[in-house]
Amino acid sequence: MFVDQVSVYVKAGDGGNGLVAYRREKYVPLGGPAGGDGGNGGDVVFKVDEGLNTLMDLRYNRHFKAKRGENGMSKNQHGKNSAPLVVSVPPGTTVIDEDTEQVIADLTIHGQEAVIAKGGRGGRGNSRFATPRNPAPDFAENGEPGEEKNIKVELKLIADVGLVGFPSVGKSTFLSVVSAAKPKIADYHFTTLAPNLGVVDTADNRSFVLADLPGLIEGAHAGVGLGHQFLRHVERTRVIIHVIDMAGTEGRDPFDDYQKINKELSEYDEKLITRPQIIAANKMDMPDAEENLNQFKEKIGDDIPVYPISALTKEGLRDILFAVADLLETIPKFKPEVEETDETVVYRYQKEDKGFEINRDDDGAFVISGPKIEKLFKMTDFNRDEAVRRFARQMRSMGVDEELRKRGAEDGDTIRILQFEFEFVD
Ligand SMILES: Nc1nc2c(ncn2[C@@H]2O[C@H](COP(=O)(O)OP(=O)(O)OP(=O)(O)O)[C@@H](O)[C@H]2O)c(=O)[nH]1
Ligand SMILES: [Mg+2]
Repeated sequence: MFVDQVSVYVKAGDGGNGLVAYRREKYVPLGGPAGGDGGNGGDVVFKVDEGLNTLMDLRYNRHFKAKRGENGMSKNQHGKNSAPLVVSVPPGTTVIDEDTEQVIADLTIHGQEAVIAKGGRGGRGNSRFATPRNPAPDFAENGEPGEEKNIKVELKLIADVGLVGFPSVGKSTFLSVVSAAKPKIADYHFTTLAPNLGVVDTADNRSFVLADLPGLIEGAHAGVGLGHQFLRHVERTRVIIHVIDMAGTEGRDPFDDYQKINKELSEYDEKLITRPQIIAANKMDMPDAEENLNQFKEKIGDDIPVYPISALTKEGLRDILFAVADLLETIPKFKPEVEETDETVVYRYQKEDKGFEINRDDDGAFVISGPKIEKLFKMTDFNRDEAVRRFARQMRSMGVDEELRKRGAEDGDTIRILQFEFEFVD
């Protein structure tokens, strides 16, 4: 399998902070709370664009951060939610969480979207905390932090076009001059042992995936040479570029070569011979090539297009690539082999979140950590006593106090959460 892979960091927007405010109206000396909620932070969303066929764009930009939500405003006005950050990816993209190795999304169909990192909820303003016992609360909630993740983005490349021909006719050389691929090139047979893929960009900005396949020889369909296993790959391509050594370098006859390869294809699978072919008459820079080409054209007739090229001097490449791109446009893409995602339920293993963990630092301090407690911490505005008292209550209800006591914490011991320190009071 040919996999294009990129590691990317995504961070969804934090929620905006809730506001502490009070109504100020004429003749109402002590108005009620009126601090609005913060807006939600933007999600990071991946969306399938069938016009793309590589992960090139992600390679150039490996950090994706969505905007945070707006803070809450007075008169109970909500801060604005932030729009999601939408990243376009090609069909066939898989997103994997780098830390947990879990598949987050399998994106196959044009327009399909997946939230890769969820934006934080906006913090609640003080009016939301009003109760009969505390009608004018003096605290609000900070926004929830947006999710952040290191992800691995993978794309299984499927070749649109396959290079087929005898060994040493110049298939790998061709791939190397029309794409960034760097296949091994040498003048002995079976230089190429496994397919190489490259992405071809034509001069008029179209692109397709081209596979350089190991050379075929007579009997390939029956397992002679390396052919058999690679004919499978030919099956999956939509267009075949049939490469012929027009110089007859090894004393072979180009037309004879052409017929033999076609015979191998049809003997492997009859359908292969109906696959559209474009003939690359290669090595036209060599002395006898012109003469051979004329004879070849006479034998083959006008029905099948023949493009004289030289992979070595790069002559004729532009025209053959246009012809391939034109032909591809007339042939529908194969349906992706992946099953339709809207019917597939992805079961994920979720680590049980016990909310917090307690460890001792070298200096004896108790360190409390864990996603849930850290999130509550970040959503607390420590400039306000009431907010701090609320946080203390939340810790107690999670069982933090009890656990600390069990671990031997006593009055005056130092407790640490993230960058914050306080004393244990029993
Ligand atoms: N003169 C000339 N030589 C070429 C041309 N294209 C390829 N060659 C030479 O032909 C030889 C074989 O080229 P490759 O690209 O390795 O051939 P291949 O078809 O990939 O061969 P296998 O991988 O063994 O099937 C090398 O020595 C190339 O330099 C061309 O257009 N003109
Ligand atoms: Mg090769």
